Amino acid sequence: MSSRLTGDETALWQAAARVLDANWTGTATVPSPGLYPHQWSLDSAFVALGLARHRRDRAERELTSLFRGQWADGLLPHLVFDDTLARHAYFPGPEMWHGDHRPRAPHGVRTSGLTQPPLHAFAALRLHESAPPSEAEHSLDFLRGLYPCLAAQHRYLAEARDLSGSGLAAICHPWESGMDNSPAWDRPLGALRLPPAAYSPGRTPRDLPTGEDYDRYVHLVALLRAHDYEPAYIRDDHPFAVEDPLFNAAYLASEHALAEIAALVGADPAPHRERSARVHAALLDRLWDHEQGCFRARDLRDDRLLPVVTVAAFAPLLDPDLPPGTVRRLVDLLLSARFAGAAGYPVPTCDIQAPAFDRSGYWRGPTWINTNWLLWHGALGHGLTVVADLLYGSTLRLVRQSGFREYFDPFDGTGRGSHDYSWSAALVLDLLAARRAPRAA
Ligand code: 2M8
Repeated sequence: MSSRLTGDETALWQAAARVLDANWTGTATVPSPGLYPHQWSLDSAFVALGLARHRRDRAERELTSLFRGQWADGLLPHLVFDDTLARHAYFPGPEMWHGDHRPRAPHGVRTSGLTQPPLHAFAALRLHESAPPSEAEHSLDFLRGLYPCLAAQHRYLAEARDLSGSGLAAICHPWESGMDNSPAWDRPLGALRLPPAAYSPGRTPRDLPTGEDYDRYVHLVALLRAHDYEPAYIRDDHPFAVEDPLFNAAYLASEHALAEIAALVGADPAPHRERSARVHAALLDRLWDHEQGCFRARDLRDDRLLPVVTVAAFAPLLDPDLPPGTVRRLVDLLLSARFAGAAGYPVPTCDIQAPAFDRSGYWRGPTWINTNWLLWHGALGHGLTVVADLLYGSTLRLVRQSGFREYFDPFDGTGRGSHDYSWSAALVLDLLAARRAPRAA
């Protein structure tokens, strides 16, 4: 039975709720008003998990607002732009994508042409499951309305992104992974042949990807845009095509959720069960590295696993059917000196012993609340209570020490990146609520 929040937890709860209130625009939540002033897809999924514990009405509006940007072929864009903002509010802004000129893009909503890890069905189901009895009926109606959009999002991934025919969905840009400058992408990005003129990134703060990284990101967008984001181009010719364990773990968790949602709303769960079974088999078959005992991303352009082991290696813990031996090996690595064992704080984004590890380099070493949350949830699903407790306690310690920062130094917990970052606050609400009942919030 859950008990009430302690005084310290109540203060943390209120501080997290204040961040989400401040970052609420009236229709959605921005990740951080200064640095990321539009609506991001992955952020909205995590934010909905937190709003489910604070303002359920806003959690629903968050998802509805995001799906306004869905394309006719089901693509859920990674960015839905706020048209009221100045053009230079964020780089790359709406003009980069030419989304509004695409026949498949929605009318009157400006979006990017990329996607992000599909955690939305998972978030929608969790939102429904946390509904109090008095709201159960309304919550089911909401799910009924959202189900076709979620199903279309997954159909797009199965039809347009299953480039290897294995069941896994491929990403065509590092931004689609959610882990932008992860060292895992260094090899395919390094192999790109760039045009002679460099692009102007428009922002170069400390820790963030460099101008050279931006040249590569923008070049990939220019190629996709020139080919109208066509699935055939992405499959056959686009130079960046990767099967990522974190993206596919989110896909798998959401397919499981979709099967449950389908059953709840009177649709057929069977196609979702079939798809999750395929993703499960393909994760093990194509991304499991037996020697190192972890999952690694596969570069489809040379059909090899990418060399650097990152926190994405553990994301398939979200798969409820992962064999116990596989789970054991993942936990061994997770707790070893290459990851949480040497860090003191929860899981760094990159193998500490890899030459590319950089304790302050955005997705190249720091610890992030969202990846820790995913591993905490995955560990609970496998009954790994000691690991889950470790992740739970050390994640809360980070925000108690440094606030709701975007990311943190994995050795001393120093906060980095933007302040009052939405998913850091939202996931703290979910963590607290998982163990304790908040006082009337
Ligand atoms: C970061 O990504 C954007 C590009 O999409 C950026 O660097 O400008 C990543 O951390 C990504 O995971 C996140 O969704 C986004 C907004 O918080 O910022």
